[in-house]
Amino acid sequence: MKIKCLQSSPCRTFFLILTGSVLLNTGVLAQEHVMDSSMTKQAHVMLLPGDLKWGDGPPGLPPGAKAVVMAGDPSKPGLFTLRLKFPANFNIPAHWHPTDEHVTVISGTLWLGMGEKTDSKKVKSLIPGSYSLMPAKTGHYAMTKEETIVQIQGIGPFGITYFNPAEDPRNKK
Ligand SMILES: [Cu+2]
Repeated sequence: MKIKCLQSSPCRTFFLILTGSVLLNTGVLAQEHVMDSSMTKQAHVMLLPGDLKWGDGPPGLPPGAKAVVMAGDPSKPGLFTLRLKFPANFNIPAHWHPTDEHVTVISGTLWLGMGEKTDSKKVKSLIPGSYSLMPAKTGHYAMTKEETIVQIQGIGPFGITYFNPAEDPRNKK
């Protein structure tokens, strides 16, 4: 491309705008690339069921749950994978999360209902291999009848807010 018009101001202006926009676009692309790689850059993980070191569940869940973080950190920005083990007859009252919650049932059966009020008659049984996506800020609740393990995946920072604050285990101390 020949540019012979550097002294001609309309043409020069066009050239400068063109150059500027190319630089700007390159800058934006570079920035996006950096953000992408920092969000996906995680250490390799390979865990067999026997490798999992279960600890107590987070304080936002009723007592009795066990938890293990498989990858990432639910309290920090970025993708995380978590497993939760609920005992039989466990009940998580109606709540919502700030980001999408992806739930995969690993073992047992998760009885899951949608809405802002817990209703044990409206739950569906999710057997092992089942998956459900709870969009951010969407009300839902869950219960078990037997020991059940679920895998939770989402983008942190993750949290849980109960529709009825009296049902929040953190308020029962
Ligand atoms: Cu939830």
